[in-house]
Amino acid sequence: QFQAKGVETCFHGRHIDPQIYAGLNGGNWGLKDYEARGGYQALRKVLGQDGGPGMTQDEVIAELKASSLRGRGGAGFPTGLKWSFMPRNFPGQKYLVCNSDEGEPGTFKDRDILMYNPHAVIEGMAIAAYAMGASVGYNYIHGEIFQVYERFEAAIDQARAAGYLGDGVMGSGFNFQLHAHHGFGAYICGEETALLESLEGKKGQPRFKPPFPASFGLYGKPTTINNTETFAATPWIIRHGGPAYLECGKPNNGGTKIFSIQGDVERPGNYEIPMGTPFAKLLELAGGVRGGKTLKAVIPGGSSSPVLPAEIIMQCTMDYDSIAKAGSMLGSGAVMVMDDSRDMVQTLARLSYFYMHESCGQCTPCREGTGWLWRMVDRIQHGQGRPEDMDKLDSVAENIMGRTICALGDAAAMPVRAMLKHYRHEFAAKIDAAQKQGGLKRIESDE
Ligand code: L3W
Ligand code: SF4
Repeated sequence: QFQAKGVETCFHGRHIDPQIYAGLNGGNWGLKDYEARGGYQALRKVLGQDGGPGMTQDEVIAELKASSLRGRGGAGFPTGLKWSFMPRNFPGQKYLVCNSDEGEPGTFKDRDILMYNPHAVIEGMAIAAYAMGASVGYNYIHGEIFQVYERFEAAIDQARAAGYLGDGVMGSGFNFQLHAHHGFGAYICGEETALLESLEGKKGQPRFKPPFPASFGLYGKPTTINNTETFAATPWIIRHGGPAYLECGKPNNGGTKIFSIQGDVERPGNYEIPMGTPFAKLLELAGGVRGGKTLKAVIPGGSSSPVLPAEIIMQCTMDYDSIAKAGSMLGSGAVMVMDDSRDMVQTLARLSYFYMHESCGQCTPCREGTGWLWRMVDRIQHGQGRPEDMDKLDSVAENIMGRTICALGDAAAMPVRAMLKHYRHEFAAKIDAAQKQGGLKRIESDE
């Protein structure tokens, strides 16, 4: 089905295996190859440099709205709507920012887009900048992937030399200066307002919202921030039209999406497939469960999304609405597959450690709660669980949710509650075993 639809917005239909990523420096990422694939035609069309009349800002935004493209970073916010929030007649500087601070555990799509198809992001950003009247843009790239930063810088140089960036883009009156920025690896800098703080040279800690970046963003100016994959999808939408993109997916979930599938599968990697593809089909593409074992559970949208047992995920299609209806989130599209040998207490302990480590410490429920959650799960895992621990875990998680500045608090709490909902018996079994062996051996406080 996905081949017949012929939509390859980011990867040109390739399956990219993470194993080959490290050594790949050649390939067809450069400008000439991109142009040969139809690259920069969308920007030409928008600016009227293709012999056509050009497009107004409203017409570009209308195509994005018609496409039903939703933000690929995790929240799934409608892109056209977000672009329409930028003030029109603002007298000062407006900014455009690409969020390539891909840090969500399990997610490895943006680094591959930047590595294999960086000009799609540059072209998408130029179109977005035109539509919103932003003349300066930044791509904030995750700090642990320096090779990707260098690749993107090289692509910017090519685009600038060819007149696709800079003053008077392609001889038009449109100016767009684009810069790459290298972060330092903190997960929280993927949160849009922490990213802006970091870009300004400050400590990367989230701001209160509202005000949203569209009214108070970088240096206090109107700013729009989109994910790498969102920008990479934009040129295709402009070339083929919003309705054609929508048609590739399903209503309210337009187009294709890259899924980073990993864990207990035969062929982990990135797969670009239409929204609404059955999960079973994605699993089949990835070669099925490794070693012919039985599927136990899947975390469908990165570590922040609640786990779904096999019998639920096998009924789902891979789109925002289906996964939300099943009680989880499509998130950034990191699909973690677990076979029936996986220990869910151990899995949760690893996730909880991550959120404790990455909490920026501004809000008490998150700063204290994430550590408390990890200590409880860790002691259950190590045979020192107490009978009251499961209820306390649930209660601490409940008291974090909705009481923090940014979504990291919820992201730490949701996996705990989902694990207890679906796999409570595994936690209970470890606690029972610990009690039978003499109960608590280590004396320590909860708090
Ligand atoms: C103007 C309004 N703008 C919303 C904008 C807002 C943002 C976007 C979505 O969290 C999720 C989180 C993680 N006026 C607006 C408005 N906006 N209302 O729309 O906003 P929001 O608050 O729904 O989401 P968010 O804060 O962007 C992101 C989940 O993604 N996640 C995290 C992934 C992390 C990465 C990574 O590795 N960097 O991808 C994964 O699932 O839990 O739920 O732009 O400004 N009235
Ligand atoms: Fe920082 Fe956590 Fe508060 Fe987010 S929820 S601002 S990460 S302390």
